[in-house]
Amino acid sequence: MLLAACGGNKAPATQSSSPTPSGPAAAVQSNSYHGVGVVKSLNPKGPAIEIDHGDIEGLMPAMQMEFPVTDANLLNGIAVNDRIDFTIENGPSEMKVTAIKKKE
Ligand SMILES: [Cu+2]
Repeated sequence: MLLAACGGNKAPATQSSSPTPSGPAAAVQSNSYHGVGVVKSLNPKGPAIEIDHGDIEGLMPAMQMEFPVTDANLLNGIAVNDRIDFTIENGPSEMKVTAIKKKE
């Protein structure tokens, strides 16, 4: 569907420096990643957001793509061309943006 560019859910080979909080529960759960990018379009009906994002270590290289978001409310206060920090949860079947923070 939307995420053909991202190569599905293969586990990354190297994860050495990903800033995962320590804890025993991380093994089979979804992984979360931090990204930085510029908003290209907003789709509150998806809900989804298109981001021109930088390299996301352990997940994907820099690219422009659309991500589903968990809640349309995450898009409130965000506009096209905003620079954002965002969090991606890479679950068993798809990845979703779970948090968005506008950079000042
Ligand atoms: Cu991507």
